[in-house]
Order: sequence, then structure tokens, then C-alpha cells
Amino acid sequence: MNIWQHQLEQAGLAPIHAKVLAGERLSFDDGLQLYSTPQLPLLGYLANIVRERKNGNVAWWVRNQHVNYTNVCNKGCLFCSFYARPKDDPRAYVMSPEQAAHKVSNYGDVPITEVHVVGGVNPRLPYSYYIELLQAIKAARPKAHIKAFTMVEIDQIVRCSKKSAEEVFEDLKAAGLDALPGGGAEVMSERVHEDLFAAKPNAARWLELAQAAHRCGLKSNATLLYGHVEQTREKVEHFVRLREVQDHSLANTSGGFLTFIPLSWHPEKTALESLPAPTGVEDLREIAVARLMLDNFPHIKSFWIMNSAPVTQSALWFGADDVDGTIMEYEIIRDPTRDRKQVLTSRQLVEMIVEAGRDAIERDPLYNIISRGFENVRDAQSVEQVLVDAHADESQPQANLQIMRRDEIVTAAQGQKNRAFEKGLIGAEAVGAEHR
Ligand code: V47
Repeated sequence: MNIWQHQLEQAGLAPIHAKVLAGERLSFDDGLQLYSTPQLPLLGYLANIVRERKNGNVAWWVRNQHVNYTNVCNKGCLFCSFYARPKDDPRAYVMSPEQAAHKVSNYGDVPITEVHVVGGVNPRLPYSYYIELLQAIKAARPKAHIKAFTMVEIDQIVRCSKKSAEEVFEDLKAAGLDALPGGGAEVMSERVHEDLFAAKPNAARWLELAQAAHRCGLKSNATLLYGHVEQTREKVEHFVRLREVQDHSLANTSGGFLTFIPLSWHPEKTALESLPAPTGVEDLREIAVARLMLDNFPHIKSFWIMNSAPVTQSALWFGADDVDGTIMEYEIIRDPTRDRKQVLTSRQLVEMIVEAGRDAIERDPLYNIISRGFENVRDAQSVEQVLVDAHADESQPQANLQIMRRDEIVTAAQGQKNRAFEKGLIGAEAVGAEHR
């Protein structure tokens, strides 16, 4: 018996280890046990078995750009700081399709393969807006895949189309949609739905729309927003529901879920900002449990903007095989200390992965290989210049355009974890986590 087997035995995790080695599906109770074990390294050990079985030593990254086309939203979710109310909010904005296309063509010089398009649920936008938005982005960047609209936005688009979900997906595909991002379900729990995001469609509707997308041959992602008021059972339930839908989609459609992204909640500037933020320990646990429970998902992503770069490096040994990408424009959370955009250059992403001991592979949105290691990466200076040029006509303070240097990657996520440490919350975090 080696040291790991001994430790797993001691922690009561030997039966789960045996299932993991045999490739057997873990049960709901196994999920609860994984969340309750104090032995984080053992979780990493177990998750890494699955991670390496599915993805070897590879860590995927993508050259992508986010476009948040509107922040106007009528859902009023208590966990969110991004949205502006439809009436009289001075922060409200809506990009015209031409403005969104302009943002995309600004980076014409960067070989971006994915444009990630999400926004608030803006009741004033007609069906034609979404079609024109996709057409304009596709025309500006014909070779890039467009990953657009969470199932919550899709629900709104279906309503204003007066068509069936399938008809809407076919229209969106014809206009340029290639895949769908994961957000919107948050935590599949009626209790949390009622308390934090009652105006959004519930879990059943989210899953119904995901299945309709899969029937139309589309790939989509799924997320879990954690670290607020959710409880362990609710997170395990979330995994069980997702993998059941995935079983069905894989057996009956050419679509399905591609990647799962645990989203570490950021309380700053939200209605719940007095709650403590999740720390790196919780982030690693979420990644590991997701990898172990979602046996039929090919990929688990550690979204570096939410988790911080250092936690993402560790996450590559706790079940994650993907770190997302260059991002360019992300408005859902910002670096709160300097209120600036959060961007990593391709070189910084590859360095981050290599430093963590994994093989960096640039992918397209469907995980086709684009480049390996440092092939095809630019140096930071030239990407910074691209950003500055891209915003030259937008009267933005230069500091806002500054990209993060390798030696000062202090993302919003990392700043938040630093503050939790200063307040002494890190030690207390295990207690906080137990109550979630
Ligand atoms: O559903 C909102 C989350 C999601 C906050 O598919 C917040 O590759 C943390 O879907 N703190 C939208 N999270 C983002 C999303 C996504 C992100 C990255 C990759 C992919 C992908 C998809 O953002 C929402 C919500 O769960 N969110 N506010 C916040 N304060």
C-alpha cells in the first residue's frame, strides 16, 4: 500500500478511489463526502486521476475576446454587480450591432478564434437585434467561432421571437452562432433561486433550453456559481442533474456539454457584499469535486479572472484542464482597486501554464489544436499596443487599457483573496464553507 492509498483509507475515501480507478460513476452521497473531507490534497489526487485520463498533461487555452453587448437587465440578481436597471440607470449601455462589430474588428491584428458574447436580459431589444448582432460580429471576424448567449438570454430571445426554441436556435445558427456559454443556471436549487435570482428562469427551464440547443447540434457549457448562500447538497444536486442531461444529449444528439466552469463568486459591489468571498481553498475543492462528479464532461475550466492566476495554476493539478483565454474585454467583474480591464497576453497564459508544469496547447472553441507551447505567441508589448490602439478613439483613461504584467498579475480575484487574508478570514474560511 503506497502513502496515498494509506491516506485515502484513513480518510474513508478508499471506496471512492476504487470507483475512480474503475471509471465508475460517483453517487450523490459520494459527492457529499467529497465536499466534507478536510483532506484537500486527497481530493486533488483523486481528481487528477480523472483529469489526466481525459486530457493527459495538456492544459488548454484560447485566444478569445469577450463582448458584453448590454448591461441592462431586468432580473435583479442579488449576486451580480454588472447589471443596470432598464429605467434611468446612468450606467446603462447597449451596443448597436455595428458598435459590437467595431469592438471585434479593433483586434483584427490578433488571431482570435473565439468571440464570447453575453449581456443582461434587456427587455427593450427586439428579436432582430440578436440576429443582427451575430451577423455583424461574424462579418467582422468571419473565421472566429461565436459563443453567445446564456440560456437565460436565450429564454428572453425565444419569448420575443414568438417561435419555438428549436426555430430560434436554427435562426441564430444561420446568423453565425457556433456554441453557447455556460452561465445562467447559477445553482440548481429552488431555494437559492427564490432568494437570489427569482426573476430568472428556473433550473428546469435552463436544462430544457440546453437540451433544445443540443438537439440542434450545438455544443454548450455549464457553470455553477458558488460561495454565496448555497448549501453542499444543492451543489451535488446540480452536478447530478447536469450529468443526467449530458447522458441523454450524448446518446441522442450531435450536441452536448463541452466544458464545466465552477464560477467563484465575487461579492464586491453586489447587494450581498457583506458576505465573505470564497478563498483559493474553496476554489480548488469546487474544481476537484466537479471533475470527479461530472464523469461525462470532457473539460473542466478554471476561469483565471474569477479564481486568480496562482489558484488557476494549482487548479491544473486539482482537475482543471482549461484556463480560458486572453479575454480582452470583461465587464462582469473588474479589477476593483484600479478599475481597469483584466487581460492576459498569450505569452502570459502560456507562461502561467508552463510554470505550473503542464503542456500549454492553444485550442479553438471546439478543442481543435491551434498551436503548442510558445509557438505563435506574441510578446506582451505588442499586445499591449494592440489594446491601446484599439481604444484610441474611445476617450478612455490609459490606465484602463494597461494590461497586467507577468510580475503584477493582481486580478480582482487575487485582490479579494488578499483582503480576506488581511481580515483573518482565511483561517475561518473552513467554518464559513461548512455553513454554505
Ligand atoms: O451566470 C455574475 C456569473 C455568469 C458574478 O462558458 C458572477 O466558457 C462571479 O457564463 N461573481 C456569466 N460570477 C459568465 C459565464 C461564463 C464565464 C466564463 C466562461 C464561460 C464559458 C461562461 O457570471 C453568470 C453568473 O453566474 N456572475 N456576477 C459575480 N459577482
